[in-house]
This record gives sequence, C-alpha cells and structure tokens, in this order.
Amino acid sequence: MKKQNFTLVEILVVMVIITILTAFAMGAYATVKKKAYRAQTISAMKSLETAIRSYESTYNQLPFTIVTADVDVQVNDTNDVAGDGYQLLITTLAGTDAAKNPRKIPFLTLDADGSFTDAWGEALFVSFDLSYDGAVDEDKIFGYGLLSRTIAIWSKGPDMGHDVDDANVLNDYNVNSWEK
Ligand SMILES: [Ca+2]
Ligand SMILES: [Ca+2]
Repeated sequence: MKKQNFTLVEILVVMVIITILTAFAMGAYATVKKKAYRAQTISAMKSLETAIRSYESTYNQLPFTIVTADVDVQVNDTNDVAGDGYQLLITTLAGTDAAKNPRKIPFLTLDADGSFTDAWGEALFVSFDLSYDGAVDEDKIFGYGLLSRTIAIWSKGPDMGHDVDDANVLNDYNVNSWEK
C-alpha cells in the first residue's frame, strides 16, 4: 500500500497559497476599516454641524464668543483663540455647560467619557465665518484657502496630522465636511 505523504513541494505550495490568501484578507479588512472610520467621521461632522445650526437658530448666535471680529475663528484642542475652545463648544452644544446654553438643550450627544471626536479619537477642527463674508478662511493656518461656507469642519484623518508629510503633501488623508 502506497503511503500518502506530502512532498516538500506540495507543502510549500500550500503555504504560499495560505500566505497569499491571508494577505488578501488583511488588505480587504484594512480597506473596510478605513472606509468605516471615514464614514464614522463624516457622520460625526454632520452631527456637529447640525448641532451648531440648531444652536444658532435657537439662540440666534453661533456657539462661540467673537474674540476678534474681523477674522474667522477656529476652535479645537490645540489651536484656538480662547484656550480650550473645542471642549467648550461641545459641552455647550451638549447642554452640560450652561454658560452659553442656559436652557441646557442637548443639541449634541457626546461619548460616554464626555468627548466628541473623529473615528481616530482626535478633536475635530471647526471654523466659523465670523467675518460674515460667506466664507471661512483656512488659508492662514492650514492651507485650505477660502471655503465658501459659514461653518467648516474637518478631521486630520488616519495620519492624525495636518502637517506636510514625507510625501510633501499638506493635509494628507484629512476628512473634510465640504468634500462629498
Ligand atoms: Ca469669513
Ligand atoms: Ca491628515
């Protein structure tokens, strides 16, 4: 009776096939995850913009104190004109900070830990057209130029950065509310 042993070549072929299939599966998983994170971030930005609009129509002003009347104001955790502006913005919109939301209306639902972030756990960038010319000027800080919007929200994306990267691309992988 002939023994049914595998030859070394057969074993190697099987190993190569398994390796290729694993690589495909991991690639597909990464793509799905990337799309899901992007969709989650877009959804968060929409919720935030809707909350800001609702606040504006309720209180007849934007949920931000005008500090310098002739510039468009940007708020986030690292780059705003009034300290911790992003946190103040989201707690105001959530109704947990009553200073600018005295009726404590929950326009926005925060995460269990009181944060509101993109899918990568980073604060979103929010700009208001406080110079009232119908555009947000992101040129000075992030190189986006003049955006024909009164509210611009964006996320740094999976690279969690907006700086010029190795490929010399500014704002690479960012997720922007004004791009569909
Ligand atoms: Ca403006
Ligand atoms: Ca980025």
